[in-house]
Amino acid sequence: MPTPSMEDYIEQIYLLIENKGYARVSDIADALSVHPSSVTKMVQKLDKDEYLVYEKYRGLVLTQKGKKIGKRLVDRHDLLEQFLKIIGVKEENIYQDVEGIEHHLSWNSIDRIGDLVQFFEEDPKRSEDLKQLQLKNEAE
Ligand SMILES: [Mn+2]
Repeated sequence: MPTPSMEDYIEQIYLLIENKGYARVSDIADALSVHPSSVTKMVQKLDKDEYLVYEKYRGLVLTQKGKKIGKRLVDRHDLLEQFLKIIGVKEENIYQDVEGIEHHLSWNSIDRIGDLVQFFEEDPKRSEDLKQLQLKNEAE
């Protein structure tokens, strides 16, 4: 299993490739606010662990294993954003909060949060009820 830091890199590399078609060391460094030399180091580790292949001219290419975990990490991030949104967390807190919690939940918890998101999506009345409860709590 990748460490939290490896997960951040795989997630960003997956997103960059999805959005731009390629992931350069400088783009990864910008996305994660780290020094390019840290990226180079991590890329070497991810290559060694077979998440990606670093080719001199083609740049970074995710392996099947890297793509599979990359997609899972991006989906997990999106699900947690949806979850925080549904429970009424302020827009301005959502991204940073997800970055803070995403690496520390079991896949069991992620799946159950997925159920909860589905539960709210299936009937808008449920979100309305939650909103009413929150307004009541705020008023107290
Ligand atoms: Mn993330």
